[in-house]
Amino acid sequence: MQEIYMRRAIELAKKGIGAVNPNPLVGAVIVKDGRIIGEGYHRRYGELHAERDAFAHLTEDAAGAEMYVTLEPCCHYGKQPPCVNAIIEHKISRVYVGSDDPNALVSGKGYQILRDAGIEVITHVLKEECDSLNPVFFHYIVNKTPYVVMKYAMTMDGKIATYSGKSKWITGEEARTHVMEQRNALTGIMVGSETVIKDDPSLTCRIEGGRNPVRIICDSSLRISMDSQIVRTASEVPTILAAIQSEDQADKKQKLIGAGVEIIETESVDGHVDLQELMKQLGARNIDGILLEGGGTLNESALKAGIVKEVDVYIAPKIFGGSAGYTPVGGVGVESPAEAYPFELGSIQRFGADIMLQYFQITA
Ligand code: AOF
Ligand code: ZN
Repeated sequence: MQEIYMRRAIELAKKGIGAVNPNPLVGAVIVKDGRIIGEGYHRRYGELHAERDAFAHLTEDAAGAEMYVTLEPCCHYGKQPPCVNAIIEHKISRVYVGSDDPNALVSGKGYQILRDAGIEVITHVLKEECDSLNPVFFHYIVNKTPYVVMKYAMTMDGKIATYSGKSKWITGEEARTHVMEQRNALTGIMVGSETVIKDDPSLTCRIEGGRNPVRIICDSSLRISMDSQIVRTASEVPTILAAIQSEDQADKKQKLIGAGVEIIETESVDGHVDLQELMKQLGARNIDGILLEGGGTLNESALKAGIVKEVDVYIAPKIFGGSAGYTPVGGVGVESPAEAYPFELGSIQRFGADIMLQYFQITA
């Protein structure tokens, strides 16, 4: 039964996707005598936490009831008062928790306060499933830099475009819809100037009820055109251009700013934007997660800078061939297999005829 109620709490938590960042996805269920008497989830950033949302939806008195919550209840005053107080006031007898909260303001203290109040606390119920709700939050709350997901779609022979540069389409509709869902889930989306110049993408989220991610274009020397879709829509969709510090092109800078583009400048690293510095600046703007959609040059720089935490590889059941075809990661590459960027396999998912392999960065 424990797992059934926690699964329900996980399902509820997911309803907050795209709305809670940079806070976590959290769900809660209150159970009395084998009946659910309250359900809640964190609906929107700054609003009620899942636990208090569940209390707000009680169908009867919660005294003596049990609570299932996907994340350790908080014990600090932030945008919301501590959830542990509400749990104590409602005389909950036992709390089942999925994930520990790495937030230094909460970590372990939430459990302690509940136990000190005589409430039984059972931790790590469906921990893995609960943890997989919040890789972005867990990274961001500790590091204050965005969790970067590198995503690409390739053929069976590892090509992201044909020799002529054409890439529409590699994967089918279901896989492409999933990418749209990721654009909704992650706060930012990042590409290099090459991609904007070649494909002229809009990088918006085109699913019902979705919201557009903040668009981040790495464009060291301000090469993108004022006529590109990105610049033309910059007054409607938040757009950041990351460039190398320079006194040049003051005119173009002014024009871009006039069009609604925000410019962040960093020092140069091998002629490119300093991605580690950029991540710090984006983190300071509450950007907790980024979908990195390439292309190959930026992907290589991101790997080199060590900012890629997850790689989502879509593989379509087709072959382009050609030794001049485009591959997901550019540059020269490593000289020996021992120098490879190491990852570990997370999940394997199927979308229609395509598959997606999710990998996580191995941190020393
Ligand atoms: C949430 N929603 O359901 C839970 C959270 O600034 P505040 O008051 O919204 O607090 C945010 C912190 O509260 C967050 O970093 C996390 O540690 C904790 N739990 N946050 O936004 C929730 N349970
Ligand atoms: Zn709380």
